[in-house]
Amino acid sequence: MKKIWPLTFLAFTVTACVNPSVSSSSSSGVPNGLLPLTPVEGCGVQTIDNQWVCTWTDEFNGEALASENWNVEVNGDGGGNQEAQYYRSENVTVSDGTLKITAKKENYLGKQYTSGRINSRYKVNPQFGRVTFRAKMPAGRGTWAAVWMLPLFNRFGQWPNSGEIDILEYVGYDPGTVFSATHTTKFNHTKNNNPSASKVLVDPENQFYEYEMIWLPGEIRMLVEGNPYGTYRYVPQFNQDVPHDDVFPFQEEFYFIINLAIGGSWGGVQGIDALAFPTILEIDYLRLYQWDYANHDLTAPETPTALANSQLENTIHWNRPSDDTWVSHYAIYLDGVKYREAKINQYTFVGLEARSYQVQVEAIDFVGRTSPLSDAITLNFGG
Ligand SMILES: [Ca+2]
Repeated sequence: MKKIWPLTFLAFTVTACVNPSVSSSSSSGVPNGLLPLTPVEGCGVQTIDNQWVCTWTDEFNGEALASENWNVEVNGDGGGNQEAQYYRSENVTVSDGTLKITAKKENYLGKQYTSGRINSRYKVNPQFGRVTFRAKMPAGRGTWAAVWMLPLFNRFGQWPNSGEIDILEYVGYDPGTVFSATHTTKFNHTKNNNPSASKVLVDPENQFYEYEMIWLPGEIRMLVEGNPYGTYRYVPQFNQDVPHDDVFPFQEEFYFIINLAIGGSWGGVQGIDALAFPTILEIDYLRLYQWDYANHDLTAPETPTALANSQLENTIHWNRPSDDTWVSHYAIYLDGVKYREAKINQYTFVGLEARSYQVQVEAIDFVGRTSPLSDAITLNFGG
């Protein structure tokens, strides 16, 4: 769901940490002391594939939305997409084990429709992991439902520069097809070039399906009912002209948004069927899993290969090597001495003395095991 975020100034609050905790001791037997994970209480499925552990869940089992997880948005801003709804807290309810966002045809503060939108900003802010949710789509021309993510901190600037991850979007005029997408500086909807994938489902307006995202450094995979249908991957060789964050700014904390928009630049392409209301976006649960690295990351990454100078000035890139889980990040070496770390397989040098350097790269996994150093290349800084 594309959007232009209105400038909001939220007070800093304590951020719930949903990432595995790192201990300074090495009692767990892994180099960086990362501890084994324990499933969070109440999660309907505690582990996936024996290795992904549920570290946070909202099963929507109570009588009201859990305020420790969610902020309820109240506004008629149109979501940055000229949408027709006013978002009200009254349209967000929890009952019989599900979250229900109900869109209604009713006049309210200048809008002809009301609906709901919630977000987990400053409350649930994962960085990587596996997300599952079971959902049933609303029906009717003009509806536009989404479960998506925006960056907690706009580290690379305002939308779309810091990225957007659309795990699920559904527009009522195109029934049966679910979409995923990412948006970034170089690839976004305003340029009509953002990566997206779609999947045709049988009657998702009347049947619940489980939607899923596996979010790793440099790679995001989307699935429905366990079947992959979209992969978004950082390949530096294809984007040598830009910094990595122009095409893959997803190595940061993001928060969830669940909303049901009415009309707007996508949902409203074929108008709004006023007779379709009320209609409901229903979510059974939303769960977050983290790979249990301390128990299941046992060997060091392979050596990074294909280290090369990029078209972008003072910049190098390389291939992400394999690991028995995944590479977490990299260390950059200059003339044999460790210099800086990089979150992804591209790095731009700044502020060096103008001369030639021998550059090497080392891959580091989530438990701190390091690969051998790559072959060296020559970087001519400033020249
Ligand atoms: Ca490993």
